[in-house]
Amino acid sequence: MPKSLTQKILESHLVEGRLIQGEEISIRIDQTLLQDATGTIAMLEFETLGIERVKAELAVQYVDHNILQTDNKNADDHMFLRTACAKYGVYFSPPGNGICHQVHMERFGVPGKIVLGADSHTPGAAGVSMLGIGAGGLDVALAMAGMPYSLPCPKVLGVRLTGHLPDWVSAKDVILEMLRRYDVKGCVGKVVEYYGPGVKALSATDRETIGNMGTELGATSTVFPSDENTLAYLKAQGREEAWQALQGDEGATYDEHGEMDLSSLEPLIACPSSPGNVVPVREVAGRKVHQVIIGSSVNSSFRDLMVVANIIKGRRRFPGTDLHINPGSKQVLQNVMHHGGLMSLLSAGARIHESGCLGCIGMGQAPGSGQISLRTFPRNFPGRSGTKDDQVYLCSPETGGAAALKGVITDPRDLAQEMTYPKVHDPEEYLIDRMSVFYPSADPGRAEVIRGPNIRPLPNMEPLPATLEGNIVIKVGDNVSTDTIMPAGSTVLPLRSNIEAISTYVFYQIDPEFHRQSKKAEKAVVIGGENYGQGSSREHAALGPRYLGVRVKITKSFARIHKANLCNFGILPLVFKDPSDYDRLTKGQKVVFPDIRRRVENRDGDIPVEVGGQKIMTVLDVSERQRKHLLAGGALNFVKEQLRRS
Ligand code: MIC
Repeated sequence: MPKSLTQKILESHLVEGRLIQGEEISIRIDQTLLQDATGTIAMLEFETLGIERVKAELAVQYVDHNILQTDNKNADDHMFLRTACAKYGVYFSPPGNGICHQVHMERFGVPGKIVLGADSHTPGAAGVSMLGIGAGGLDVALAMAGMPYSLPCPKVLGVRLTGHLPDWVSAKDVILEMLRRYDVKGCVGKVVEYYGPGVKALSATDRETIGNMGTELGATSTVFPSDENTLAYLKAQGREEAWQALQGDEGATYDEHGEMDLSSLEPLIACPSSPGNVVPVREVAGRKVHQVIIGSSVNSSFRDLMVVANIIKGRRRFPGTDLHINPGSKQVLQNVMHHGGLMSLLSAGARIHESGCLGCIGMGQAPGSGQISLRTFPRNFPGRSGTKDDQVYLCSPETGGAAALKGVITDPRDLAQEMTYPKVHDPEEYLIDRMSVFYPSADPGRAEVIRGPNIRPLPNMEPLPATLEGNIVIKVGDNVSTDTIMPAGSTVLPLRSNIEAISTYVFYQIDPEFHRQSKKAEKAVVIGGENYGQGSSREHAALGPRYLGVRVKITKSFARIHKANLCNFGILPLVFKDPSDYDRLTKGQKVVFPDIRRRVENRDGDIPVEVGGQKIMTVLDVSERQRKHLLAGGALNFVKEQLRRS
């Protein structure tokens, strides 16, 4: 039976379970990726397992999110991570070296392998035909310890690509077109596999863009075949030995089908404040733009920066429009410099920043109140930029470059009247700095882990009690992202290694009193709508609430990574059996979950909830493994006990 590439990769890594959609499978993880914002807690979790050295084939720690260093906190965290990496056998990419997705592809990506990353945009690894999966830090810590990763077996959505991208249209428009079709939850539980003749028209970094932002579809991952473009990229990175040809079999069947003719695409843009709010650029053309940012997590490759450099070459940015450049890596910047792009950008009035996530995670670059900011980032959730009433649009480098020139949203095809499309080809050989990532210590026993005052121990978590009684402390709507649950930004991000401190910011944007009310409640209950917890992999969106006493969340549906994180930290993810019961619940109501422990032990699917003198039915749809974690009060309690016994 002909197989899809996704099936082949999963099959070759299958440790437990059957490849039947929805059933839990456990897969071997080849490589792990941590970034600093999720990595400090993940590293503390790894340490509590008491394992001397990582067991995964390759483990890398990047520092790319928290690089502002406004006080001791970030520097403390960086020192902790660097010394812990040396001790436990993890490669360390220091601040300034680049964004995890970009650097991982440059230095470590290998076609056909699986990388598990504590960052939801890990599927960017599709650029070199890896299966990249985003997960909570604890899952990554367990994979570092050599344990398999468990997830519901995904469906495969096969998207057959034909044609070529027209001038002024690029990879970002491909993924924006996918978001226009499927919105932010249309691919939950699916791997998106691109195939067909159009694949050849996309370079490795184009594919990275599509895989990275594929996360916004709710997808588990994205894959592309490994072909001559993959080889050309690896060769240019001096790593051609890592290449192998890979593709789905001729006639492979997919669970779902899509078709996209690349030649028919036009420039697209996601309007405030959801990546799924996509329209053609021409529909919003003419709106005044105050800020354009090129780069960060996605669209920060050599091609992306060079195309903007070439658009703006010999011209000036529009006087009232700031142009920021966030290179994906030091290597990208060096190569843009080598090819003259930096001079064009600087001469045009662009602001060149250190490579890192920066404004993408609200670390600086906040726009002015009510001002329009065009960004090539993957996300524009409300307030994520750091400005409460932000107006953030997501677009391609071409559309960003056109707005920087004209000062208004502009269909980049209009530039054809004054210039030919500056098509950029990736270099045949990149300038490479092989010493930019630090190797682990050869003598781990002697390496000392240095912990500054910002590195706080993990809180203890009690097991699930016999019966739970609590109060509804907040009720939110559909598509609430982890940015709303646990904001990032320059005030909060430096607290990622201190759960007590960071917990005071849970739901801060919509209810600054949430943390006090949760602590006052006997146990706190959160009510949510559809696709609750979409967005990032940050386990702080589960750990913070858990620290405040949240033991149950009842929603219409959950996003994949957040649901896994809730189970990892002993919070019951319940779903309304009848979604209209959502309307019957209000903030402040008392809720009782009678006999909850026994029901979870008995593998009950239906969980009754008493509220306001009525009974409503909810569903606990978790795996056997997750039940054990919920009973133990969290996965770490459970795994530690298992390790102690063995
Ligand atoms: C994001 O884009 O939201 C982040 C910041 O990269 C997060 C990780 C984090 O919150 O640390 C993600 O996507 O997982």
